[in-house]
Order: sequence, then structure tokens, then C-alpha cells
Amino acid sequence: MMKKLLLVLFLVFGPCSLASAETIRLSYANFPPANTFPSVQMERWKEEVELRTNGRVKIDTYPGGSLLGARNMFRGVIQGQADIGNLSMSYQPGVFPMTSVLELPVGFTSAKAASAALWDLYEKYQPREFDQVKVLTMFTSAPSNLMTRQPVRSLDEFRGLEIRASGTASRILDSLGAVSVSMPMPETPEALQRGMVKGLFSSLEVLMDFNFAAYTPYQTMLNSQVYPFAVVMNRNKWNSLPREVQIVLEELGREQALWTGEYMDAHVDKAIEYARENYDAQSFELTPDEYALIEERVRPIIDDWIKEAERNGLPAREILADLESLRDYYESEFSSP
Ligand code: 3IO
Repeated sequence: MMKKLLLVLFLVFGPCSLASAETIRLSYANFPPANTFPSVQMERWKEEVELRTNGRVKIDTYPGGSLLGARNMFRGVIQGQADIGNLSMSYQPGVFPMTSVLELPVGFTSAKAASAALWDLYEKYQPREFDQVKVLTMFTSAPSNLMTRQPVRSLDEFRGLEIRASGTASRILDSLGAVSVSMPMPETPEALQRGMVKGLFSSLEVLMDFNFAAYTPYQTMLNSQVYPFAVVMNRNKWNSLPREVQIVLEELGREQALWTGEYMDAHVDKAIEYARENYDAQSFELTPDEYALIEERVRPIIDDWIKEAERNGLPAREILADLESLRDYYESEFSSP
């Protein structure tokens, strides 16, 4: 009698509990190649998630635009073509009126400080621009510098040069007298090889990761804006996850932002070494007067961001003030002794 009851119980409830312990597979799309920092952080996140869920969650990663590319990442995740995707805010100007504040040249010197500031601002303001998805983490590139075919030792030598960038970074180039050419990073190798652009404006680790040092052995140090990124998940997929899994992912959000920033900063140093050793790379600084002139020239870009954010109903001045105090706080917290 007892045995029969157990058998009935098992037949009725057994399959349910087995089903709920089934492996959850999630696809994660990324636009740049596997060896570049957005994809390196993706693999680290995958490992941590699989470890912390005891293998209950498996992440299938798709680097190099093999599932979604730079231009359709956000839409693709919203529509469910990938469960998770990593996007660069600068590729869709106007779509991220709040978090695009990180694209402004406010003087970060490290990706770790900028990534921490971005995450805190996102958490505080919970901007509507990400309402259609679940944000898993955010991070930024290291500050942008100029990488060129020919030496740029002054703003004068910069005039009229076609330089690849994206989003606000392109506006910064134009304000300094260059000719910006906007395109996502994965399209840049071909543009450089064909001579469509004479250089690019981004963080210096690409000298090594895309081997751009072979085309642009000259660097001009501007320590300008950073490029912000968001890792987002399809909303319905998020809602379908067991609460315990959601908690693991939420606990990883800030930690992953800091990990990525730290990885990025160390990687920039390695890439500068690599470019020097293999391509005789040379870097230039401008004069203090020219740096002061640059600050003056980019000021209208900050003012325009304020106007645009206010048009979108955001407390723009408060956001910018918060960004500046977070910058000061994290820049000193993370500065090397
Ligand atoms: C970037 C984007 C993809 C791969 C490596 C990268 N390093 C810096 C960036 C930021 C950038 O220039 C961009 O286009 O998002």
C-alpha cells in the first residue's frame, strides 16, 4: 500500500521536480571578435554564472557578430533573437539619453572608475531607455586617444584628418577640426586598410587586439571620453528564470562592471608595450595650452547633452553633477598607490 502510494507520488510529482531542475540554456550575442575586451568579459561572466548556479544555467556565447551584430544588438535582444546581448550605446545616438552621459569628455582616467560610475548612475536613475530589457551589467572602455597613420603632434596636424569614431566621440573629433567617420568597431579594420580613414579614436588596447598598431603606429594622448556598454537580457526570458537564478545574475552586475574595468585598464598597458615592441609605436602629448583649448572646444557638447536630456524629461544637471562626484570618488578610490 505504502509502496504504491510512493509510486503514484513519484509519477505525479517526480517529473515536475526533474523538469524544474533542468538545465537552462541562454544565448549571449556579442558584436566584436572573441579576443577583444567585450567578448573576454562575456566569457568571464559565463564562467561565473555556470559556477554560481552549479551548472544549472549554461551560457552559449556568440562573439564576432555570429548571432547579432553591432547595429541590431538592442533590437535583436528585445525581439528575442538572442537571450542576452552586449551593446555599445554610442552606435545608436539618441536612443540612450541618460547613460550617454558617460560619452561626455569629463576626464576619467580609467575604465574601472568610469565603469563603477556608470553602474551607480544606472542603478540610481533606472532610466526608461532600458525599460524593454533587463540590464545585467554595464562597463566602459578606457579613455579614448588618437591612433593615426601619420604623426599628430599638434591640433594643427589634426585638421581635416578623417578619423573613425562613434557617437559623441565623433562630435568631439569634429569640434577639434578633424573629419569624423562614424562606424562600429568591427567595420574599422577594413576602413583603415582601404585608407578610408587615417586613424581612429578609441581606447588603446585595440592597437593589440585588432593589431591596429600595424596601421596606426602613432598615438596622440587626449585621455578623452569613454565608450559605455550595456549587457541586456530579453524581458520575457528574464521573467521566466527561477528567482534563485535571477539573484545570482543580479549579484554579479556591479562585480562584473568592476572586473571588466580592471581587465581593460591592465590590457591597455599591455597593448602600448606590444605596439612599441612590434611596430616602433610612438606617442605624443600636446601642450598645456592645447589641452586647455580642447576643453573649451568640447564644452558645447556637454551643454547639448544637457539640453537633449532635459527634452527627454531627465534631471540632466543632477545626473551630470552625480557623474562628476562619482568620477572624483572612484578615481581616487581606484588610483594606484
Ligand atoms: C571597442 C569596441 C569593440 C571592441 C573593442 C573596443 N575597444 C574600445 C571600444 C569602443 C569603441 O570604440 C566602440 O566602437 O565601441
